Amino acid sequence: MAAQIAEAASSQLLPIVVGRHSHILKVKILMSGLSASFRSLMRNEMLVLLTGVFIALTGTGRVEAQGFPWDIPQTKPDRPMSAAMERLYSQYLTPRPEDNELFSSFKYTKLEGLDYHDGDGTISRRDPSKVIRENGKYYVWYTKRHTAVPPQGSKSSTETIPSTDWDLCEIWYATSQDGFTWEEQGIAVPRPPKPNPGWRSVSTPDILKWKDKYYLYYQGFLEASGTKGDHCPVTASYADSPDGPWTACNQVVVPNGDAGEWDQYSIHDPYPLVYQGKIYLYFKAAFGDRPEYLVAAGLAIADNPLGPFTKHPLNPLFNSGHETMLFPFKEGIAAVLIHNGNEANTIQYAPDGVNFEIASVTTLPPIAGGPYVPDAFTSDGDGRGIAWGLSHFTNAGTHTTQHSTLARFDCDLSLDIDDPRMKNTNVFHKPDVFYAQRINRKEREKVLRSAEEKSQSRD
Ligand code: AAL
Repeated sequence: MAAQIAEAASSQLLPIVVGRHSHILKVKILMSGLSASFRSLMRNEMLVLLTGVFIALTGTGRVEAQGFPWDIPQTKPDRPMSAAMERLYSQYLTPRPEDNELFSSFKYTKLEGLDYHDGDGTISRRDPSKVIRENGKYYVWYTKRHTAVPPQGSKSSTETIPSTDWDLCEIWYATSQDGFTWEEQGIAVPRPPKPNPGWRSVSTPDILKWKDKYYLYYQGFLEASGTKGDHCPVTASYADSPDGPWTACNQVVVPNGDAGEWDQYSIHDPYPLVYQGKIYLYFKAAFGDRPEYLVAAGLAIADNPLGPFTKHPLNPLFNSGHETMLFPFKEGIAAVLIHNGNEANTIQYAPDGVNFEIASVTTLPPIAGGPYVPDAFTSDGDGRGIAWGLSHFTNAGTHTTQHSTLARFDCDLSLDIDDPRMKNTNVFHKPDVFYAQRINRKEREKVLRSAEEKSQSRD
């Protein structure tokens, strides 16, 4: 019965509701003349009627929630949204980081096979290059310091006493079958004789494969780091095989910027990729007066590995990060930024390799990451991403045994794997990790003093 009435109501009474004000009066007059039982029957029927109208109008019978939907819309809903929800749909590949191909957490493994002389600070390995696979094995190049004593600062540095952990260094290389156990193969690039760039130290290498030849780009120090600053240009060596022999070009390949420019003093962490058929060499520079300097990264482009390199007119392309690692991703370039700057610990993406936007925020990204990038030199516009690589820890020793060690990181920033374990936004740290960031005695006294002063000014 109720259904027929509802059906009838929805088709019949709609006009009534629309013009309801005038008709209601008429209905009320009508009902006052009828018997009590009939009036209650009519009331029930009217209720059913109105329910029917309501169902007709809304079709669900359920109260339509006006708030943001529980079921996360995968595409941008057509409704007014807060800045954060607008951003969720305009800035990120997917609303949930777990589905975001450009979000990953990171896991770390100690390497086997490399000796650090019981961590006494005389042997240090740091700033690994990208890992490449040749001749059925993995190759990596890195800064190696083997000095009689650990770094002593620029004032105490000599021909044999290093100023910093990357002073008086050479570039060595190691190979691996599985990426976990590495065998050091020997020196790739020694320090050249004075006055060639790098006579004081060669460090922070990265690898390019171009037309079946190999090129190593690295920082070429012409003075002990820290003398005036961490100042150096970039130079390069080349070889027909990843096992060398390497020939130094003994030229500055990526020069410092002009006086007054952001990269006038340091060109660090040269990082070549092949993109759109050219050599895209990203690099870092620290600028602004110390200690409040800013660290950013820029780009220099060339058609020939030994240059000329043209700095991109929009440099810097990043406003944060330190040793930034990059890799082709889809038609663009993605980057993982670590400490320094407002956008520290972000993963970023530029569909054109130039204009980077934040794609996600992460924790514990690899320091000085050297990822294994199978398509680093293919430039096919279909970048597949990365899943592992090497990185370093520069605080492996103590104050008196300062040295760095290499480590392996694993992640899921790859379009070809789907590893939910790596899509974890909630990385738990033991309390001691937080307590390790404790305030020292002086800071504590300062905190107590200012609290005291505040309470006195309040009283
Ligand atoms: C690294 C790199 C460069 C700097 C120094 C050694 O992390 O950024 O190489 O010069 O620190």
